[in-house]
Amino acid sequence: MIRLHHVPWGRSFRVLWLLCEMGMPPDEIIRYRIGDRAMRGPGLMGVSPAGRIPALEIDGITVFESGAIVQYLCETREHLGLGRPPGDAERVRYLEALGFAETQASLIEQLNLNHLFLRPPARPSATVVKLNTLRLADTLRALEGMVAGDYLLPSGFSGADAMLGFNLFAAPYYVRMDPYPGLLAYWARLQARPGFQAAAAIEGPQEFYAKAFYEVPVDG
Ligand SMILES: N[C@@H](CCC(=O)N[C@@H](CS)C(=O)NCC(=O)O)C(=O)O
Repeated sequence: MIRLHHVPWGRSFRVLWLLCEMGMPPDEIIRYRIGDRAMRGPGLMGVSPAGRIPALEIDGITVFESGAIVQYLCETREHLGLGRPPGDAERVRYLEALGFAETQASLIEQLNLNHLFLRPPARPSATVVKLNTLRLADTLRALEGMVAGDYLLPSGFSGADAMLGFNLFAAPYYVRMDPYPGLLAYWARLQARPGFQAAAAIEGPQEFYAKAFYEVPVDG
């Protein structure tokens, strides 16, 4: 029995996607919306103490934090070759990518907060949005340098691609991607994978972003 606590196209997509790559899509998906009271209810708080998604129920245990879940799945299903265990030549690059995913996602989260979730009279700060947008662009430049061949690791697709590559779903809403052709090609390769397509079919169209691009606001 695999149960995923999920927000559509949120960080839990990483887990949904990886499970599909592994040929074991969740038996049950509990969907939430950011800001819903249900995210502070006993169902989610019982498996994720800060009421954050993703949380996964699997193998008779619960686990939260997308990086921990990706690690757990790759380590417990080592035969699928999606992790890079201790001693593997790519181990350090793999671990870096898992961690860097959240460096980058935390910037996206700040931009989501400012652009999507503030309600009047609260207004986004142009200074904070500009700074976070520039910092997100820095991480995209870094990520372009990390892609080694088709994927993040020369030997092929891994859990690190599900973890870090997923950020490319959100980043183009805030940063123009033309300077990063390598990332556009990498994102296209990721989306073409049968595992990604299976997850996207479960997910349906994204309803998170209402606009194609969010400009830095002008302070009034
Ligand atoms: N580092 C955590 C971050 C989890 C997280 O913040 N998820 C967001 C959605 S993408 C969330 O649950 N937000 C709900 C809230 O902030 O109340 C992870 O990677 O799992």
